[in-house]
Amino acid sequence: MRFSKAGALAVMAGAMIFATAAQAARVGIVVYQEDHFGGDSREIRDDQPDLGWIHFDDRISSVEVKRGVWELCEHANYGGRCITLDHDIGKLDRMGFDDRISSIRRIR
Ligand SMILES: [Ca+2]
Repeated sequence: MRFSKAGALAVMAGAMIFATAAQAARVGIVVYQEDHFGGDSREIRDDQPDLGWIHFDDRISSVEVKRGVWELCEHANYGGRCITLDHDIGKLDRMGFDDRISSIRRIR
């Protein structure tokens, strides 16, 4: 089978759209700087032993859990107090974790 140039480009474009969609689907948790999912945010796909690397240390005030179960801890490398979340939290302050989270990992 032979592809025209346009056909090959269309296949490549399709593959890129698919890859982007697959990447979006892999987002596990979205962290927000403000209460109720406001302000600056980061989409987290993998374990983050030190949120300083993505400039989000001690800045999280709300979280949206897209998939999985996540552990959020007060200190880097999953130290200090931790909370386990499988659902959205609009105000981490209620749990005493406002602007305290320094590491995040997926546990399920
Ligand atoms: Ca901290």
